[in-house]
Amino acid sequence: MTDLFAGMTGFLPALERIADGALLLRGFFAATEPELIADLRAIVKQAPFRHMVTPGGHTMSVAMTNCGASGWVTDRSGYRYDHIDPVSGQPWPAMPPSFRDLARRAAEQGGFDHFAPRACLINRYVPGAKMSLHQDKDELDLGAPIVSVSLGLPATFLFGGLQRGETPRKFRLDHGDIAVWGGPSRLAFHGVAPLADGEHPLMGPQRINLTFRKVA
Ligand code: MD6
Ligand code: FE
Repeated sequence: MTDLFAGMTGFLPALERIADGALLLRGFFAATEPELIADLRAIVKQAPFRHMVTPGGHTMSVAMTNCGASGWVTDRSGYRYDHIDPVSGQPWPAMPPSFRDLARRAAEQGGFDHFAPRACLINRYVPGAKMSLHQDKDELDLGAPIVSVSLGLPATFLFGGLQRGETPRKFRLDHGDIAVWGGPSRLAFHGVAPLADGEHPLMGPQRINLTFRKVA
């Protein structure tokens, strides 16, 4: 009996509410990890990571690609969603069921039922790469949450308030952790501190982040 429960606790995801409408799920994708990583590799083969340029002319330290009907892109003309990968001229790779289902299950944990993401932005952080504080506000439908899945090296997630001036709180995100924010937290400022050096046993010297959005 004791052994049974000891085994089971490994499958119970820890849920931490960090703000109204925002939560962290720890070790959430355990059982689906092999499929998720295989699907990720196939997407990156078809649509390789690239460093995009912001409208201000700054090359981002995070390398990006997308899957799904719509992909987030930035260049000198601005930020937008586009169904075509500007590098290949082809539509982005389809969003695999392993990705879609994981995002839906994570959103459900936050009380956001029937989350059907159309876009999955895939970010690669190498040591030193960071994401400055920002709001995700290029989506037309702000009723749907953002679901953010972490793989690889641990990162420090910065989660602030609705005003840029508010000092963000820091949360460690490990391989398998998921952050969900929506409702009153949908436009919260957030970012990622510069990634520390390291080597992840499965993912190597990098962190990969999947961000799911409904977009429109
Ligand atoms: C993260 N990422 O990497 C959080 N937002 O943990 C983001 O907040 C984010 O990766 C907009 C575009 C790309 C991102
Ligand atoms: Fe963001």
